[in-house]
Amino acid sequence: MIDQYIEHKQSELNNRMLVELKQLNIPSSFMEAILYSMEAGGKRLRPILMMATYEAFHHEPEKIVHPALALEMIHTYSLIHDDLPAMDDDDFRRGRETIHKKFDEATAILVGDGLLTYAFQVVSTSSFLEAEEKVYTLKQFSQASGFEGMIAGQHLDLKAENKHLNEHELNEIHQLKTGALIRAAIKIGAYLGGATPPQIESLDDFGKYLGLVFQIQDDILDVSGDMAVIGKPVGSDEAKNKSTYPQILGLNEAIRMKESYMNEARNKYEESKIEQPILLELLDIFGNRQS
Ligand code: GRG
Repeated sequence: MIDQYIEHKQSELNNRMLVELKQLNIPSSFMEAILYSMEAGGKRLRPILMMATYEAFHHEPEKIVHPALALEMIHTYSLIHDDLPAMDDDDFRRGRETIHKKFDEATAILVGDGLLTYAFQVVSTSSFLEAEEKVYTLKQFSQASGFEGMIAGQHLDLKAENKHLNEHELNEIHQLKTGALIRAAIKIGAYLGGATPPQIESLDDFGKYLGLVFQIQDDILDVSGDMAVIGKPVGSDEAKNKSTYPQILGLNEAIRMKESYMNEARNKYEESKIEQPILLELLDIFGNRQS
């Protein structure tokens, strides 16, 4: 059931993404690089989360499409820039060469910048959103991805290389770096669906725990990767001397903590009084995913 839901949403998002990108009047060589970044098979978890939250309130399906596409553009930009030599310096992403390897660094920077900017264009010009819905969506996106959100998280993350962080410091980095955008996905979905302010608050807390669960599982997957090969896998955070949850807590305690955050998220879901079990299934996927 959830697998079908995800596959259906992925294919809808991928089709709509192509429509949106192919409208751009740009040289075909540049378009090739943009499509390379977007067609690389990301899981589309964030827009799916946004759509699932929105659907809990049963509104017309079109309204959520542009915010969902914009969210995936912002997420993809962040991965492209994160992979650059000046940042994490990764050669592979989503099972293929990173865009700066396949093309060149300048192209990767420009595709990233362009996707971020286009995300704001797609929302602000959407014919399905009212003016105040656009303002809310753009505000959430800019706060979550900007200096007080993802960029702050990335800055702290880069500064923390070769340092031993405590659990509180690690939580802070991940709440900003990956959590902020996940929370924005949920808040926008809830607001556009017509949630009440207390419901938005409970769902925002659900998103806070979901973000931590996502990151702890990411770190746990790094450990499984380490066990699968001799030496550290290229690209894992531990291999780059970054603190991870299993490293500072031990693997068993990291798993226990993930489960405790999953329980907190379930409580917040109950508190919101919405009926959308797909959100709980997505929580399980975030917490138990293997890739
Ligand atoms: C460069 C401003 C700037 C920010 C980068 C999000 C981020 C900040 C960096 C990503 C680094 C990273 C690999 C973090 C681990 C968690 C994460 C975001 C994984 C990738 O998300 P998935 O698994 O990826 O949803 P797909 O490819 O499925 O979209």
